[in-house]
Amino acid sequence: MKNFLTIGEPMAVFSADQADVELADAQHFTKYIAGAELNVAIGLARLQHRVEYVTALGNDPFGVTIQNEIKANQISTQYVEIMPEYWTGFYLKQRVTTGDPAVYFYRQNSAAAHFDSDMLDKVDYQKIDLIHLTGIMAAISDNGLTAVKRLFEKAHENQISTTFDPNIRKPLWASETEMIMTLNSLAKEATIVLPGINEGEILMGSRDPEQIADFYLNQSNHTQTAIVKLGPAGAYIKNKTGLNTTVTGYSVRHVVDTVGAGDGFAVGLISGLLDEQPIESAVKRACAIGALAVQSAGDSEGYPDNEQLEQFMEEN
Ligand code: KDG
Repeated sequence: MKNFLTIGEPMAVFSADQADVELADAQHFTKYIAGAELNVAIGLARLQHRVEYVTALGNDPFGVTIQNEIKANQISTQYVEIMPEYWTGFYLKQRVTTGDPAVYFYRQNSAAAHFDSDMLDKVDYQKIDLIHLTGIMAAISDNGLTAVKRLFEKAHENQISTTFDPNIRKPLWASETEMIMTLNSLAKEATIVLPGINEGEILMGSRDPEQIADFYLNQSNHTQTAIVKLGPAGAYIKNKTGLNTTVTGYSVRHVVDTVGAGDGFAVGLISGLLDEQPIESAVKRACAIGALAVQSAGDSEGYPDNEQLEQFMEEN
């Protein structure tokens, strides 16, 4: 069995129960846990991969809920630091019948934003096969950015493959220029870069999947593959060994919540890679989990176990 590691800010999320109501007017919410990288960790653990999740949590009710859920999902807690002097972030999520829901974050000064990168020296990298990083951890604070850079260094030192999802969150950045510069420079460190098509347009100025892929492949020796997420249409893959193809997505009749679909895509891709599948099959799995993810309200509630995944891919 292969081992996976990721780092990020976990959060509680309160998802409005009623659809198409402004967040300010919503009265009833259901609580879930969230955080892009934690979503990926949960999805991979659900598919029976061994998962290390690196983070810091407050010693508050959200922190306790998240700790319990991490354990319940069989994710290792050995690199989870409890920082009682800070709290754990949360966000509010609207429910909508079409498009993407409004979200509102309460996360500034969270425990994860104070993550101490010395923790990364304690990790046994000999046991890690793949590391997933995102632009969110890099955006939450200087400590977060330092941690992402340090983890890329550790990956290079130990020859571990990395995936990088830019995960643009504009409100977390001081300026758009800084965001673009930092995310593109982090992408240079990754083996596989995973931008969405809208992100590509913001980060390098084109909506052409091949041009986006070429930008990331040409800017770095580390980057071997670029996968451009096309939403329900699937994903475009280009790599340095001549692959240049589009994998078609799955159509979904009833979309409940699009948040968490990109993380679901990462789950499918990474689990396919850990299972040593060819990249096209891993991307097909990624599209399947993205499609399953949008059919439920929490970020990660729609991610399948192996049996559900197999059934969905067979039937669709
Ligand atoms: O991808 C899902 C995330 O957007 C959500 O869980 C919250 O981590 C989060 C973020 O910063 O957006």
